[in-house]
Amino acid sequence: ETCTSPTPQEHPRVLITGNTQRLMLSKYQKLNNMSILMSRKQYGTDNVILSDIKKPPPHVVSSGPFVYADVLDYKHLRELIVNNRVTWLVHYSALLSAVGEANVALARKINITGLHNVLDLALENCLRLFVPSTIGAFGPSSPRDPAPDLCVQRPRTIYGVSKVHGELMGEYLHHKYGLDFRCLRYPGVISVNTPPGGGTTDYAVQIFHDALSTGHHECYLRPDTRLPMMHISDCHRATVEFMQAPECQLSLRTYNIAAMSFTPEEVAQEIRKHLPYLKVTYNPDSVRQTIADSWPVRFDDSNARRDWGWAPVFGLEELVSDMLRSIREKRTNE
Ligand code: AKB
Repeated sequence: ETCTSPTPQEHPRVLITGNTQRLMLSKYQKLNNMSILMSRKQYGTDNVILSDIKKPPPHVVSSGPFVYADVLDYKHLRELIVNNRVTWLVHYSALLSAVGEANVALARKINITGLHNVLDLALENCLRLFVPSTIGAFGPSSPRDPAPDLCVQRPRTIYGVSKVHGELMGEYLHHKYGLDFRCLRYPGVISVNTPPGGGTTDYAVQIFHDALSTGHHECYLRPDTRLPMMHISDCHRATVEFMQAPECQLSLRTYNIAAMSFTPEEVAQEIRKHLPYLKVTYNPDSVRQTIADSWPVRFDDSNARRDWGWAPVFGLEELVSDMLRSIREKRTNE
């Protein structure tokens, strides 16, 4: 089977799987009326359907259609795609790095079997398919400073292995059958919503909440652990811009995207410009420190910049001001 009919660009019907809590812009964060990853404003409220196996927060419920979808249930997913005449699929369901190491069998099921379901359905229905990859798709033998798009990828986590598998499967189906597969490797994504846990970069969200509540953050990484990071709204915009890019502009199907790289000590210093009393103690945990030490410290995103015009807006200074402002605003409204 080959995807011959080009996927429509002008008026997509988008289905987003999973991670509605984690990857959403909070209503308190900048671009607050673009409250979900795929902008409902841009494509029409009813044309962007969010799905998850968990109930979404109230501001998501009120922002447009939300349905239950389990990526492991192929038949139900197919029904959703057909009944809703979906043309773009954005596949966010995944277990992250640290939680994946604690639940390898489940990570394999969700990250690999779930992805296979999505790839098959995308091919069957000629969908434009977006799957995020990550800095975690690299490993200790990859070049780390910077990591280019194309290099050795031998990650040592089930999360990384499943992401490399996803990159390769998508690219294979693109070359063999014409699947319109698109993949961005995200850095650690920083948003106001405290993540449910499970990532190696999560300290960089928690530190803001701790700074504003107790004034003390205990960090599970060493003070000098440098990792690529990005504000959620840059991540959101990169994804939308990449999904909209004409196929002829894409020389690759998997791109690194970068915005900034910082260490726990550097982000703490920047927060202290606003909250001088912030105290950070370091208690590196062996699982997450080992994972972080195997990841790139910087991303080379020159191909994304050249091919489809990627450029971040938020640096460390802007990220810190926005996070502190948004968390304060959220608290006064709760
Ligand atoms: C994680 O830390 O697992 C994620 C990622 C960098 O992919 N945030």
